[in-house]
Amino acid sequence: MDLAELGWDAVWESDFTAHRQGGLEPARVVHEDKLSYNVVGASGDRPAIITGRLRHLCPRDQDLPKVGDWVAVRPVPGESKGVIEAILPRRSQIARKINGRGTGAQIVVSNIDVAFVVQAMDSTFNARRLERFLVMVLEGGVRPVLVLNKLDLCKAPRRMISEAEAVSGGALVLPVCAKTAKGTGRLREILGPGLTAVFIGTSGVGKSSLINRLVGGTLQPTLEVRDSDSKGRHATTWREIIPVPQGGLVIDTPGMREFHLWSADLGLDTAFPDITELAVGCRFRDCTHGAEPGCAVRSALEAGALAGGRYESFRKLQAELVEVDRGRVEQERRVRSSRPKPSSRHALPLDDGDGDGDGEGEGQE
Ligand SMILES: Nc1nc2c(ncn2[C@@H]2O[C@H](COP(=O)(O)OP(=O)(O)O)[C@@H](O)[C@H]2O)c(=O)[nH]1
Ligand SMILES: [Mg+2]
Ligand SMILES: [Zn+2]
Repeated sequence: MDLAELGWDAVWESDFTAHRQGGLEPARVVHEDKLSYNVVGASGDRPAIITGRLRHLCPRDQDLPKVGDWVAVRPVPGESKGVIEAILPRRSQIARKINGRGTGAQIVVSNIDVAFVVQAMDSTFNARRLERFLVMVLEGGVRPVLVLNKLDLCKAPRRMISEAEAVSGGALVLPVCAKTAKGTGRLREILGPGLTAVFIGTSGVGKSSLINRLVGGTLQPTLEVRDSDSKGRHATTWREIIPVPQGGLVIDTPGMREFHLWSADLGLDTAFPDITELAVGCRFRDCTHGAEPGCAVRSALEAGALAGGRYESFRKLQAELVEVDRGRVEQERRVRSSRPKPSSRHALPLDDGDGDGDGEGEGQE
C-alpha cells in the first residue's frame, strides 16, 4: 500500500528519520483490541504487538497505540507479526472520558482530518447533542462537518438545517441522504486523497450507510472474515479504517449514545462562538456567565438575544469540563509521581543502547 494514501507525508517522514535509520518501518494502526493491533505499512498489513518497554512507558491507556496512530514497527524476520516500538506524536485525536471511573481519557481515534458528525433528520434530531459532539471534535484539533442524513424523511429540511447551522459554530452543514445518495458526493469531495475522516454519531443515524455509499456500496460490516482462501492469514485488517476508492480513508465508530467530554481547552469556545463573542462584554475577564454581576451573556439571555437552550447547554458542558479538568490535574500528578523516570514516548531510543553513550543522563534502567 502506498503510504501517502494512508496519510503519510513529508512531515511524518522527517519525524521518522531516526526510526528509519534504526531499521523500523512506519505503519498505521487500523485495528486495536486490548494490546493486539493490526497495522498497515508499505509492505502491506500485519498483526502487531507492542514491546514491553513501550508498554512500560505508557502507564495511561491514552498513551498506547490507537486506531489512526502512526507507529514505528520492527519487522520480525520469518514472522508475520510486527513489533511496535514507538508511537509518533498525534496531530489530532478524538477523545472522551472513560466511562464510570473519574479521570482517564479514552482515545477514540487519532490523526483525523475531518469528523463527519452525523445526525438523522427525523424526530431524533437534537441540537444539544450536536453541540456536545462539536466540542469533542474541536477540542481534538479536528475539523467538524455536520452531516444531516435521512433527508428523505424530513418534511421541513430548511428548518432543521437552520437549527443545525445555529449551533454549528461555523462548521459546514451538509444535508444528505444515504438512501438515495443525494449529497454524498460532497462528502467524497471533502475527504480527498491522503485525508482521514471519521464518522461519529449515535447509532442508527446512518454512519455505516454513508460509508457504504462512499466506498461504492459493496462493503459488509465484517468484510474479509469469511474469505476461505485467507486461511493462515489474518484477514480482519480493514475493520476500522476503510480506504475510499476515490482517495482518503474513513473510520466508522460504534455509535456513541452517551459520552462525556474529556477536555475542552479550546473546544467549548470554538463550538460556542456566539457566547465567546458576547463574553467580551462581561465585566470580569474570567466570567463563567453564572451569577457574576455585569455578565453580558446573561444580559443577552434576558433580552432574548441568546436562546435559553443554547445557554443551558453551554453551562452544562462547561460544568462537566470543570469537573474533568479537576480530575485530570489530579491524574497527571499521580502519573508523574509514579513514572520510573521522566521520558517521552515520542523520543524512544531505537535500541536499548549497548553501545554506550557519553554517560549523560543514563539513569538506572
Ligand atoms: N430513510 C432513510 N433511512 C436511512 C438512511 N440512511 C440510513 N438509513 C437507515 O437507518 C438505519 C441505520 O443505518 P446505519 O447505517 O446502520 O446507522 P449507523 O448505526 O449510524 O451505522 C438503517 O436501517 C438504514 O437503512 C437515509 O438516508 N434514509
Ligand atoms: Mg454502523
Ligand atoms: Zn459573563
